Amino acid sequence: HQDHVADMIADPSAPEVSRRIRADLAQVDLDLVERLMRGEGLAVQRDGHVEPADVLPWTYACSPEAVACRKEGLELLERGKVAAVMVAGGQGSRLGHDGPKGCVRATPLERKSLFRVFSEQVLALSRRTGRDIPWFIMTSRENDAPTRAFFESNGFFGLNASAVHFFVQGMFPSLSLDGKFLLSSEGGVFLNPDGHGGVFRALRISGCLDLMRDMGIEEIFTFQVDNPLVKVCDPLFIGLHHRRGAQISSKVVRKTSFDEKVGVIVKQGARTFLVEYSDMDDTLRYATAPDGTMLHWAGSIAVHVIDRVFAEHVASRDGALPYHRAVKTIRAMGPDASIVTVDGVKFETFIFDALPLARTSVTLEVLRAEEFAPIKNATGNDSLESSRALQVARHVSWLTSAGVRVADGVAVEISPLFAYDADDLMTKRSSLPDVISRDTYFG
Ligand code: UD2
Repeated sequence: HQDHVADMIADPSAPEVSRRIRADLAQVDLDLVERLMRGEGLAVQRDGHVEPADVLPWTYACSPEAVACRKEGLELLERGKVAAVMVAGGQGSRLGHDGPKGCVRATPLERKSLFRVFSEQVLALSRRTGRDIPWFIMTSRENDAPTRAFFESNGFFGLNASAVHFFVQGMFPSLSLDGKFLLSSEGGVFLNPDGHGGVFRALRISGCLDLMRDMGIEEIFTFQVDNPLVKVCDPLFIGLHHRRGAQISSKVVRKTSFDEKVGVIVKQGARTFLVEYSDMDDTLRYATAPDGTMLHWAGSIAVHVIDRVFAEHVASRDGALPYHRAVKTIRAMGPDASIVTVDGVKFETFIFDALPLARTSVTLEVLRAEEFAPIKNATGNDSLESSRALQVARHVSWLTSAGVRVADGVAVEISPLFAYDADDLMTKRSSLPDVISRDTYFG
C-alpha cells in the first residue's frame, strides 16, 4: 500500500528523488514498520498492580557504605573500566534552538555551552583519576556534522580528542495515520531519529561496543545532553551499581508536582521499570500514600549506569526494546511539492525500557538542587533561565558550606575544573574569599 512511493521510485523524470527514496528505504526495516503499524512490538501499559520502586534515599550518600562505593567507583575510573555515553541526537524541538542542543549557552556568567560544561567535567575527572575517560557521543544524521565541527573548532575543550568518539543513531520513518510513508521536504522519505533507545543498536553498528570491550570497559555511564548539573561519571553511583552487581541503575529526584514531565521508576514483582510521563494514566499519576503524599515521587533524571555485557545483550537482539508510538504534527512534502502539515505517527525506543530486562537494578535518589536543572523549554519551567538560576543556587550553596558569604542577588559560577563538587571546593577554602559581593566566576 505504498504506491505513491513506488511511483516516485519508478518515475524516470525525477532520478534524484528516486535515488533519495531508495537510499532512505535501504535503512528501514520494512517488516518492522508493518508490524508496528499493526500494533505489534509496541510498549504496552502494564496491567496489574504497580508499586513504587525500591529507592535508596539521598541520605545514603552519607552512609559508611557510600564511602566504600565512592572509593570503588574511583578505582574503576582509575583502572579505565568506565566509559561515558551522552545521548545528543534529539531534535530539541521544544527549545526551538537551531542546531545541536549541546551548543546552547547554558551557564549563568561565562555562557558556556552544554558541550563545554560536560567536557570540563570529563576533563576534571580524567585529571583526578590520572586517566582519559573514553567519551562516546551519540548524534543524529541531522546534527552529527555540526556537533563534530563544534568540538573541533573548540579544540575539544582541552580533552584528548582521541578519547572522544562520535557515533550516529539510526533513523526511523514517521507514517501517516493510515500507514503511508510521508515524504520529507528534501524529497526523500520522512525519517526521524529512532529515540535514545537507539543507542544500543548504534553502539553496536558503529563498532563502539566492540571498542569498549577491547578497552576493557565494564560500566557505561549514560546521560542526556540537556542537564548541566549532571555529575558525569559520578564515582558514588558507579561504585554502588558495581558493588550490587546491577545491570542497569538509575538516578531519581523527588518530583515537584504530580504533573512534572519526568518518567517515574516503579516495580511489579521483582521487575523494575519506568513509566514515561506521557504514558501515565491518572490513577498512577495522582496516586497518594496513606499519609496523603505523592506515591510515585521517584522521577527519573535519565542518568544511568549500564553494565557493558548487559548493553551487548540488549544490542544483540533487534526488537529487545519496545517502540513507543506518538502522534505528532509533521511538516512533510505534499502532492504538488508544497510543504504541508499533517498528523503522523512517530516511533521511538527509549533506554529505560532496558530496565525490566535486567536481573538487578539499583535506584538512587539524589538531591534535585545538586543534580537536576534541565533545559527543555524556551520559557518557564526547565528553560535556559530557570536552569541558570538553579546553577547559581547550587554554587552559592557549595560556597556557603565552605564558609563563604555570598551577598544576595549575586551570581556565581564554578567551573568543574575549579571544583567538581562541594567537598572538592572545601579543599580549596584557603583560595576563596570570605565574602563575595559581585558576580564571580571560579575557573
Ligand atoms: C526525558 C525522559 C523523562 C525524564 C526527563 C528528565 C524520555 C523519553 N523521557 O524526557 O522520563 O527522565 O528526560 O530530564 O527520555 N535523544 C536522542 N535521540 C533521540 C531522541 C532523544 O539522543 O532520538 C536525546 C536528546 O538529545 C536528549 C534526551 O534524549 O538528550 C531526552 O530527550 P527528550 O527531550 O525527548 O526527553 P524528555 O525531556 O521529554
